[in-house]
Amino acid sequence: MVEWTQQERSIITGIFSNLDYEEIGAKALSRCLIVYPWTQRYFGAYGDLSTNEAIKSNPKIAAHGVKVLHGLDRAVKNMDNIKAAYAELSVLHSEKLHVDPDNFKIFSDCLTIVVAAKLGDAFNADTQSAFQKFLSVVVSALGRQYH
Ligand code: ZNH
Repeated sequence: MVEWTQQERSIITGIFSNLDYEEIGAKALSRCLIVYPWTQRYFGAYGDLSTNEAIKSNPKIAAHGVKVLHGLDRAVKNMDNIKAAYAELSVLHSEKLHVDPDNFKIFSDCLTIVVAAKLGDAFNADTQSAFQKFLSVVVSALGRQYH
């Protein structure tokens, strides 16, 4: 089981309680599709992804980014049992959506960069350390049900 210090807990809840889900969700997912273009394959039904500008202004991508970010709320609320909290979502991504689990790490890197850019100096080493630890537990939990 993953142990969290009080400081890590308060950093994580602090980030999420002040997060602009609309802005950060859209930016993180569109960055993922631009920087790692092979991730676009999962969003073939989302309309125009032909240019970086098209990706950034695609309302379906923006909405899905917000949905994914809200998916992280589940981990924030269940920090002591993230694995169980994502069991079902892991099965969905594996068996139904066929999302390569490497993409969870890719997305989490994009999200870290977007959050860091937004927080500026407040995203110090303690914050980065807690946030990356949190996301690595999420990534591992989402990858659990792949065989
Ligand atoms: Zn995912 C879906 C979460 C990542 C792809 N997702 C989804 C959902 C959720 C999520 C919540 C919804 C579900 C239902 O409906 O039931 N994701 C999530 C999270 C994460 C993710 C939390 C991390 C962090 N995803 C991801 C990635 C990708 C994806 C990376 C790729 C690239 N998802 C996806 C898809 C889908 C989803 C494709 C489906 C969509 C639709 O339907 O449209």
